[in-house]
Amino acid sequence: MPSPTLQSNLLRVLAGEALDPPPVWLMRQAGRYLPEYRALRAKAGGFLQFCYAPELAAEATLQPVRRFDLDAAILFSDILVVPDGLGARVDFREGEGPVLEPTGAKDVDRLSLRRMRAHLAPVYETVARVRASLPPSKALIGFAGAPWTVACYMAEGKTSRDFAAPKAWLWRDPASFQALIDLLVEATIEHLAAQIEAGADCVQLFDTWAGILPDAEFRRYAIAPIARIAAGLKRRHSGTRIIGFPRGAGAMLEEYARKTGVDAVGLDYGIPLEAGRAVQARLPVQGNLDPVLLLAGGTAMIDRIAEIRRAFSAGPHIFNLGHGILPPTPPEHFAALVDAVRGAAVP
Ligand code: 1CP
Repeated sequence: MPSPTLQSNLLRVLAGEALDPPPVWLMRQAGRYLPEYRALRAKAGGFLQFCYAPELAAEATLQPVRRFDLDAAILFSDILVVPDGLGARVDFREGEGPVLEPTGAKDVDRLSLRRMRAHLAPVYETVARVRASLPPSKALIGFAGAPWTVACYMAEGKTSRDFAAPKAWLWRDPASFQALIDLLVEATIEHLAAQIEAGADCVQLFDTWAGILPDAEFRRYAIAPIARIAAGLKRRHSGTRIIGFPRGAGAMLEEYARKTGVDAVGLDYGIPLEAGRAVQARLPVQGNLDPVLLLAGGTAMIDRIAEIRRAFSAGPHIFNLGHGILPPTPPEHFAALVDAVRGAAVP
C-alpha cells in the first residue's frame, strides 16, 4: 500500500507504484527555450549570480511548472556550483558554456567542504522558497552532478567531446584522481543532504559523461561513487529517494541499476525500450524521449510518446526526455507533449 504521506505522483512512482498516466517533468525544463526565462536571465547578470539569487532562482524553478502544470519542479541551479563552492574557480561565458581553472593532482588538498556549505547557502534558501510555494501534489527535485561528471569539468576546465584530461589523469595517477573522487563523494552527500533538509522531496544524480568510461573504470568511477553517495545520504535521511541518470551507460546500465542503490534509473534515448523494460523489472524508470523529437514536434513526437507509454505502462514510470531540452525547442511542443502524456490510456 502506498503511504498516505506520499502526496505527489512522482513520489508514489519512486516508491514503486505504476500510475497511468505517468507523472511528467523534463530534464532542463527551466532554461533558454522559455521567453520568461530569458527575461529573468537578462535581469540576473552572470549565470552563477543567477543561481545564487534565491528569489530569481526560485522563480526560474517555478516557471515551467506553472506554464505546463508539471508533476515536479527541479531546483534551478547547476552541477558546477559544487566545484565553485569547494573553491575551484568557475565561470560561465556567453555562448561558450562553463570555464573552470583546471584542477590537477596538486590542487585537490586546497578544496574545502566547509567553504562549500557556507557558499551554497543561497541554493538551500532557493529550495525552501520553492517548496513553500508549491502545492503538496507537486514534488521538488534536488540534484547534483555525479562525481565523475563533475571531475570531468574540473580536470578539463571546459566541455569536451572526449574529456582526455580526466581520463589521462585517472590512468596516469589513479591515487590522486581517487582523492578527487572521494572529496566529490563527500561534497555531493553534503550538498544533497542540505537540499533535503531545506525541503527537496527527492534527488537526481546527473552522470552526463558516464558513457565515455570503459567497463572497469565505469565500475570504479560511475558505480562505486554513486553507491557510496546513496548509502551516505540514506544514513542521514533514510526515506530519501534517489534517481540515477548514467547517460550513455549502454550495456553497463543493468549493473548500475543492481549495484548503486539508487531508487530509480533515468534512461537516455539510446536505451532500447526492451532494455528499459528489463531495468523496470527491478526499479522504477524515467525517460526516454529523444530531445530532438521534442524539438521536431508533430506526429513523429506524438507517436513515439505513445510507444514509450505503452512500453512502460505495466510498471513504475516517470515520463521524461532521454537528455535535456534543447534551447531552440518551441514551448508549444512541450505543451503538446504534456497533453499526449496525459491523454487517454494507451491500448
Ligand atoms: O546562460 C544560461 O542560461 C545557461 C544555461 C544553463 C542552464 C539553464 C546552464 C549552463 N545550466 C542550467 C541549469 C541546469 N543545469 C539545471 C537546472 C534545472 C533544470 O533542469 O531545469 C540542471 C539540472 C543542470 C545540470 C547540468 N549542468 C548538467 C547535467 C545535465 C545535462 O544536461 O547533461 C551539466 C552537464 C551541466 C553543465 C552545464 N551548465 C550549463 C551548460 C550549458 C552546461 C553544459 C556544458 C556542456 O555542454 O558540457
